[in-house]
Amino acid sequence: MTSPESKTVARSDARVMNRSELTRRLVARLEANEAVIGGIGNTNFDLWASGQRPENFYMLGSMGLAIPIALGVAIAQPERRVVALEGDGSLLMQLGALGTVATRAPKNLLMVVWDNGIYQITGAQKTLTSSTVDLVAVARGAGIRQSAWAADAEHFDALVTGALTAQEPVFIAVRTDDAKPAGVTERDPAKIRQRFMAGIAA
Ligand SMILES: Cc1ncc(C[n+]2csc(CCOP(=O)(O)OP(=O)(O)O)c2C)c(N)n1
Repeated sequence: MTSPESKTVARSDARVMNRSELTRRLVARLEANEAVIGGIGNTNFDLWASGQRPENFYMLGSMGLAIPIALGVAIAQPERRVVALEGDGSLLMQLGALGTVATRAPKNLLMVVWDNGIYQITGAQKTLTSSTVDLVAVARGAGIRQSAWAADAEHFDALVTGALTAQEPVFIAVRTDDAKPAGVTERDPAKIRQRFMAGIAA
């Protein structure tokens, strides 16, 4: 346990950070046409606000689909790195996806969960991560060995760097605040799908 990305941090010790800022940090590190799937709501609003890329897909309307969609892309295009961004409430609705990812074990999939402990966009009702549920422990339990809390922004960068060359799926959890997203995604599902499919030549 000597490399920065392998340091172990408990959820309670992870710094509470800002989703918009970290989304920008993540997108800034992409350099090889990686596909990025943004989950419903604030997650894809911040992805949109981080700059339009043809390889970005913005999920509208349904919770918990960022990881399943990203898994599908990762399996279909094993040469491409794929990133799923999801909110804690949305991931909690689709926990089985973690076991499916672990079982399929794509070498090219990074999952990032923004854990603010609330369903922010629908009125800040508490999610289970605000009480007992630790999503890194859940991911590890599902079989994803490379699962970690980001201690701070620098540690997040190190985890992302490791994930972009990893040979197994990686799960990064980030505690986030309840600041508003930096923008709002244009609500045009057909256009979003079309642009993404062209962007990844599907
Ligand atoms: C199946 C389903 N149930 C409920 C909703 C309503 N809904 C939309 S976004 C959302 C909260 C999302 O929470 P989270 O993923 O934690 O993201 P945050 O809003 O905190 O950024 C809810 C309850 C929905 N769209 N789909």
